[in-house]
Amino acid sequence: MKSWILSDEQRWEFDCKGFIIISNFLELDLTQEIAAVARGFERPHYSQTSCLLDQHPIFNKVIFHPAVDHISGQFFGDYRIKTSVLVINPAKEKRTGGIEWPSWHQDADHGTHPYYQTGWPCPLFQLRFFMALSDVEFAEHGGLALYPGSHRTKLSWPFSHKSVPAASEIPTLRQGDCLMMHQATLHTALPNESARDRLNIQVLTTPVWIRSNEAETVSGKILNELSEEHKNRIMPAKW
Ligand SMILES: O=C(O)CCC(=O)C(=O)O
Repeated sequence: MKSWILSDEQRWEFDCKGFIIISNFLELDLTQEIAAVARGFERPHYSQTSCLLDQHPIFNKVIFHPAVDHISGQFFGDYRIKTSVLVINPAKEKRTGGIEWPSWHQDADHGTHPYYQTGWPCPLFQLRFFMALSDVEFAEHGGLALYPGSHRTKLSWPFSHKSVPAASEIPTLRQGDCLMMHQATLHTALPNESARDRLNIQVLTTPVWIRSNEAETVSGKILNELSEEHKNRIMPAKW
């Protein structure tokens, strides 16, 4: 089996910037299969669907993908799946409303407890793998903007939450590429001004001592169908 362990250069880049791009992360046929299923979740506005294990069996293949597994193990040793999310940012002409962008933020536990308030520089508590289900070539495609190095700063930055400062980066992604992010990196989704839908699927992993949204929501039926190894990634055999 292919090893996904990051090189020293990739780790250095991740450490400096708070994110990296890993090309060809998901196999193209799997990416297209997931994208086809994801279409069934499309709404006439920007949407996020989380805790995907119960939603469709295909999501299992990405939540437990070897690339997520190897890299999470490299950073955390033993680790847990915190959650999984499907994001759809529909093409401009299809959208009837939704959230306002840009909306810069750092990630939080369950959307409630901001991780960045725990220490400075903020330790790594959560790896977020954004896997592109559609190509994102230009800012108009409504992808993500990130502020490099912001995971190392205190909570103050010299720009309005509603602007896109020149020093931010808007990564270009092909279907199957992955943007891997530290939870304290400032980021925002951008408005989709194009005729192309933007879709991604995300898996978030954490050290074992952090609560797992997936564990709190997965049904007994789906949990029982998982292998022991996969079950253990959601919740430990014994607390
Ligand atoms: O639109 C996305 O892909 C992610 C949006 C975002 O910034 C978030 O969910 O924290």
